[in-house]
Amino acid sequence: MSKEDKRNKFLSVFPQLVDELKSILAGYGMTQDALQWYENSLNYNTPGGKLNRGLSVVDTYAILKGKSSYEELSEEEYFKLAMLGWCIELLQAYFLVADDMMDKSITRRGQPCWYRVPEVGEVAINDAFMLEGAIYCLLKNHFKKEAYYVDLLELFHDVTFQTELGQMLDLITAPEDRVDLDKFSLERHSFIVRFKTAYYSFYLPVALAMYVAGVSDEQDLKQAQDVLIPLGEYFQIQDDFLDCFGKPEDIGKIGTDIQDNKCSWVVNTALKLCSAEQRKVLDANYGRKNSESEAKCKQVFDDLKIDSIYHDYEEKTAQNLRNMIQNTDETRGFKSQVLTVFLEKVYKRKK
Ligand code: GPP
Ligand code: MG
Ligand code: MG
Ligand code: MG
Repeated sequence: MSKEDKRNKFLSVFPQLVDELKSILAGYGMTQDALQWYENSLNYNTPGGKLNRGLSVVDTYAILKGKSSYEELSEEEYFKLAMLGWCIELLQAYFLVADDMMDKSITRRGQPCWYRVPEVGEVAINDAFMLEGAIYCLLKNHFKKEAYYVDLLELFHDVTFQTELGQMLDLITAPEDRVDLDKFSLERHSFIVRFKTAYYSFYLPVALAMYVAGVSDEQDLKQAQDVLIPLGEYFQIQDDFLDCFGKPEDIGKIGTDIQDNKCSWVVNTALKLCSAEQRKVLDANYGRKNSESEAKCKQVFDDLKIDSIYHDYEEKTAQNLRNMIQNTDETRGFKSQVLTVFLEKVYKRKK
């Protein structure tokens, strides 16, 4: 099945899930305008992205079960895995609606951020909570009878908390009114991004598929995690790089990291390499809410050839990850191909 077909098949499950969620509201006797509001929020915030996280749940399961294509999964099997995939996409939707408010972002996935839609505003805070709530409604409806139901619940709860810890660190390292670049370091950056991105984007889809496939020995969950967390760190470093150097038409969003005083890979790498003069420019301009200061920081990054350092980092990291993946122990049913597929999806991405 082509990539496009896989995506369309996955997307075709979404309207069913929206109906299901609306019928839960209807069951509470909710008014028509409430149902409509929830439907709009679900449609606006959930399906518009790359859907990598959701699709990987199905892909990982198929690999673990030794199925070479989606056609070999029964309809029922496919539906269950797709439902879990959508639960991650709902988690992502919840995070992004909230993150865009905290980061004061303008656009997301090529459209205005949800809180910037005029009739929405701060209702977006509650909408974010309700996107998260949808996960537990769907898990209850479709997985309550499974032996691994509690494992799924714990996994979603743990990973959500880990992500919130990462978001907290991201925010307290980047106060709006006090720029202090001495607080930044590549070590702190690594810590932030593993928590705010790697657990939910990389470990979660694989662990979910592992529970359903019954390949969920603790040692196997650990070996998946040992590769997926550094892989997620690499992915977030790409996100940081693209925030500064990517084109908005490719990445679907306008970069805000410099003006937001973010502890990003780009500024940390620059801080390690810059001269005393360049440091002064960064101290005076980083984290300032105007485009002239932002341009001065970008000039320092260009002068330091951050893009070529990034490309070296990318090669070195991909090679390290390939070496780690080679050492996967497959004796209990876990498969290294799960990890390779992830790495190849991320390697050299431009959006
Ligand atoms: C991405 O960081 C981090 C998240 C989406 C996690 C948010 C977590 C919450 C608990 C709200 P980012 O700000 O760099 O993402 P982007 O560049 O897409 O805005
Ligand atoms: Mg953001
Ligand atoms: Mg953020
Ligand atoms: Mg970013």
